Amino acid sequence: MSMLFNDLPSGCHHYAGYLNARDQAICVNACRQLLSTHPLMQPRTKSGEKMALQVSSWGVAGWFGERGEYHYIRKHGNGKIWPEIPRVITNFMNEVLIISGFGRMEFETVLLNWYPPGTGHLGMHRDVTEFDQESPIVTISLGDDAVFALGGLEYGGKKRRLTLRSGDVFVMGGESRLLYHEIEKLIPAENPLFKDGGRISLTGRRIWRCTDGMSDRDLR
Ligand code: MD3
Ligand code: FE
Repeated sequence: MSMLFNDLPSGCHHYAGYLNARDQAICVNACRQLLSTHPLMQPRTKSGEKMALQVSSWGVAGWFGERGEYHYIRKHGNGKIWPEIPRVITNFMNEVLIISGFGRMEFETVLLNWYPPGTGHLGMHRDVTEFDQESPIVTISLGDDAVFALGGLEYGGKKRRLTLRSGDVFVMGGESRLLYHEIEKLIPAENPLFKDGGRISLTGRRIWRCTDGMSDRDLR
């Protein structure tokens, strides 16, 4: 009886309520500071529609969707390079990487996704913009609850749903790194972080497979 119906796939770890209210507030303060100099940008899908979320980033590059493709960009649309990733955020992320058995890592970027209250969502996809598709991705959730669906390695298979709540930390590594996943919708939650609701996810990532110069030429 080792297999419970709600077991997560290997490499996938959900730490519900990992960050307390104070730690969550520290994260949101860091986000507000980022957005004061690097405001939210509106990514578009490959077919050109506005995505139902907005983004900014810390680190050596930031994820963006524009002109029919997804890529990592060296600078914000305003021409500024992205700020250094706040140590407090990588410390939280490394704590859960260690607990999950992956060990600490050097994050190259943290993507901030802002999901507007009510309408925010993110369709079924895999995270394949990174050249490094082996290092785990760590996510901190802040604000409203999100209905998260996890699929398989192929599009359109069975999904399992779970709720990501404010303070949850999620690790996606090993055999789970390339699974399809989606944020179906937000559910308003009692939390003091955003007065009109909404949700932020912070995803810590490595982008390059190796540090020995795997090209900058794909970066704008
Ligand atoms: C499963 N973000 O930014 S985080 C994304 O809550 C993204 O903002 C969602 O999907 C969010 O790409 C989900 C949880 C997550 C992150 C990375 C994954 C799930 C993942 C990578 C592989 C499989
Ligand atoms: Fe994703």
